[in-house]
Amino acid sequence: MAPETPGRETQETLSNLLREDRRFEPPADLAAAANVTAEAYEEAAQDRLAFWERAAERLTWEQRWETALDWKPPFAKWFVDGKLNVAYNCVDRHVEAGHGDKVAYFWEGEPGDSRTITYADLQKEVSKAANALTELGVGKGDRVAIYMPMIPELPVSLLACARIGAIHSVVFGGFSATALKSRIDDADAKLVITADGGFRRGAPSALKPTVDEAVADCPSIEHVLVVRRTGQEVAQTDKDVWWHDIVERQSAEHTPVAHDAEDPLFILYTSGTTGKPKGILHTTGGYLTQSAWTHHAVFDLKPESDIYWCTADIGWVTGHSYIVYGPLANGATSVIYEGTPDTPHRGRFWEIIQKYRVTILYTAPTAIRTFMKWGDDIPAKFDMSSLRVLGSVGEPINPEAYVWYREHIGGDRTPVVDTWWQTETGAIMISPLPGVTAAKPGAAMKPLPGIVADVVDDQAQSVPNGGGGFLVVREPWPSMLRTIWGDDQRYIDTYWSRFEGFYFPGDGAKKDEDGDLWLLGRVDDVMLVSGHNISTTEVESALVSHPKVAEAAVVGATDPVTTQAIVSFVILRGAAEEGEDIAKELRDHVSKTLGPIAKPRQILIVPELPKTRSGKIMRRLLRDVAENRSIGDVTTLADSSVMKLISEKLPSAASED
Ligand code: 6R9
Repeated sequence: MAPETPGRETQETLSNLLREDRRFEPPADLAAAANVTAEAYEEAAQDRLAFWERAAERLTWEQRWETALDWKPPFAKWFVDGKLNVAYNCVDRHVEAGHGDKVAYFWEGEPGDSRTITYADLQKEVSKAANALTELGVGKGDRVAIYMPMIPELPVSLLACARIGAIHSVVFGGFSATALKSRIDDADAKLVITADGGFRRGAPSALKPTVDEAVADCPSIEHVLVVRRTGQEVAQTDKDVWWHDIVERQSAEHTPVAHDAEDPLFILYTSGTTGKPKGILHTTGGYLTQSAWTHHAVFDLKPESDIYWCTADIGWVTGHSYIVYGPLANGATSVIYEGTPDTPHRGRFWEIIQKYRVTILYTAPTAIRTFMKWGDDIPAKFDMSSLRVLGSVGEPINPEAYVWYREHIGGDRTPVVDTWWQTETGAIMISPLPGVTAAKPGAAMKPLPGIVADVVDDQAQSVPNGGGGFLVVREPWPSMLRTIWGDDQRYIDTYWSRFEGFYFPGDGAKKDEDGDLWLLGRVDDVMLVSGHNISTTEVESALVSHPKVAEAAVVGATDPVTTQAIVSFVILRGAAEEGEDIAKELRDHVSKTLGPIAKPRQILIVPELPKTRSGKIMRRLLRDVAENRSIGDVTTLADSSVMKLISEKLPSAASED
């Protein structure tokens, strides 16, 4: 059951407790040559639709649109009557422009094998795969489920679907057979593309048995297309077709046909807090426009010289927009890595950066905090002088983690862009621009040009600078979700009913004295302490600013006196010892940093935190621990043994006062 949202019961907006005075100006050389300058904000403010039309003109259209936007709230159509092929834009047009020999992907397998794929190679592979899909009876509008490791055939599969107008639904390779089956059923998919397995943590990790289990009971599935990656033995079913049998013998030529700007491109399921996963539907023209433009603007991507690496899995929206569609539409050279950051050693990421001379790195706060925990000496061993822009996505980045990332990974030279967006938004919405913004550590700063976002109170009134409340988006944007697959009503109820006429993403935020935006986590996580709505993010950031703390998760637990009391779960840094007085020291530190109101009632030192497979902290489970309840649904946990480790810590709970 979803917890009550304390913030909704009172008129009070979110407390603004954290002060941060550090600023990082853009490097002069980056600013001088930046893809996007401050003028973009003015241009977009003057005429937002004309601004997005110029962004759309960066793509190649077979037929230009008639109208930029048709808005019948909350249903949008962008670039109405325009026609284009996404795969042509991501691949063929670069080859036609003479860049066939340019590398699209440097792929690094976990065991140390590697492949280099040029745009000409990609054109051949995608064409063959598109021909194979056609032979398997997949056509325009059909749904294809994709359940694969991070191997080159994964982006090839996405692009092959896009090329023929089939709708892909990527299911992250860590999900169970039940999760895969429910997503196949909801989308009524015809084909699954998978592999025998992939390499993770130094060993082959099977995928095919999960698919077999899921598909045994999925009447809609006609074929299972299987890539051989690990060479593991796989059971054969009569639906199976090997990739190397069917794809390899196809013609390497395939003529892309243009699709309507509003034809569906993909469905991506997001689990939400309760109930059935939501199939977020994205369409063609608007999605590609915004994923490509934001990749160009936010990372200052220079296709001729940059080597770009996004460490996300393609199973998440970050991988869709910033490994596949955005970078390829821009003709970028990217790195793809199959495995985990600690295989075979904890410096693997930095070794990859050194090997490929990576210039732009895009990763998540959960990874950054893990690297902090492992120790500064590890990245220090590698030459990362090639890096020039760093990005963060997925959760609020605590100021301390931001500064550590900038110093220890970016050599104190590189801007860090904290990018806020969601599966639903399709592409980045709120972020600094690396050549423009004097960024504050931990702040996503401003809506990008062309995006109209705000922070409002319970009555949908814009909060003044210095205030906190609910993040909303006031105007439609090109890469917005169009609906929830098969459920328009749920789309309306979930995103457009909380505040009349505004999109509500479910996140809290504050505007600081300068009007810059700070994301404060999901509003479901907000705590109500003695009449104050306090965000978990601010208390976590205060804890992480203590030199002994690597990671922290904070929840509100029912309290007879204060309504809710703050309970903190803390992971110490590599060198720090778990001593007698640490709990007191940390409680005092929070009190000093944020004020006595935010002082945690309890601090628990734990070895791990419960996280989703995309690295977001699952506070719901910690609330169960803090309130001595039996622990709820753990099926979306990355590692289900973590909750046992945490519960074992309970008797030693350090509670004072
Ligand atoms: C891209 C992605 C979306 C939710 C979002 C918010 C959180 C993402 C953030 C951030 C603070 C950032 N989130 N980026 N919070 N600062 N820079 O992560 O999509 O998996 O759908 O999650 O993640 O709570 O609402 P998705």
